[in-house]
Amino acid sequence: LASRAVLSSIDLSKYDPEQSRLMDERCILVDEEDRALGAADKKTCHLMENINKGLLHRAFSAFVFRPADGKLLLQQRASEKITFPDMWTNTCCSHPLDDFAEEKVEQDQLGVRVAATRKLEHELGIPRAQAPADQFQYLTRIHYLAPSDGVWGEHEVDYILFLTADVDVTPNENEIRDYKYVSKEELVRMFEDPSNSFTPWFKLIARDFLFGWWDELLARKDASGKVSAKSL
Ligand code: DMA
Ligand code: MN
Repeated sequence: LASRAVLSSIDLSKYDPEQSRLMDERCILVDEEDRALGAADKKTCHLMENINKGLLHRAFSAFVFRPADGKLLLQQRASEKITFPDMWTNTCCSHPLDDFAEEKVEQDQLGVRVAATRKLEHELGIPRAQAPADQFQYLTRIHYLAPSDGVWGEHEVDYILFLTADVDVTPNENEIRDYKYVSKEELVRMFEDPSNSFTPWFKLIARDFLFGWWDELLARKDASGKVSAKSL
């Protein structure tokens, strides 16, 4: 009864209508070994009430690097986002959806790759041809849990994908407040500035993985001085 009372008090009408609508997307539920268990809507998956009971879903975190100088494209989430609004984060994160057969394919991480192409276009306006699914380098997947506010949070098996590509960005302002390319040094300075806030998964990935991989990427410039995540 207590948990039902909490769930029934979640009123999406006080949030942005487009972001509320996107809460109807259906995420892929997984166990801790990333075995697919079924599906649930995005709202159900992101309520701490359910996360605290162990509900876990599949996600991806994409990192796009500029070939010419190896800088990373960051985004600042829009104020309209229901989870983690206004925070700086990696290029694009989202979920492969149960709604699309292709995004459920596990072979060669096809599902999350296709979802990354779809969401880079949706959030940043990057043409699909500039970020094709087969061009992402899959690094690893991480299991993490992070509350957003008291009500919402994340609990995911998150696939980390790198892409080195020249991309044209046309931000969807319902998703993204700002974006910028940063060097490693510029990102470190952003982390040190207390006026910036960052998503918990981006801080975690930066702490444990990002800088090491980024060093390797920068160390493997080709003859023309360009970097490629494909060499990782
Ligand atoms: C969810 O990101 C995925 C991760 C890895 C945190 P998100 O909140 O940006 O996804 P969406 O915009 O699709 O809700
Ligand atoms: Mn999620």
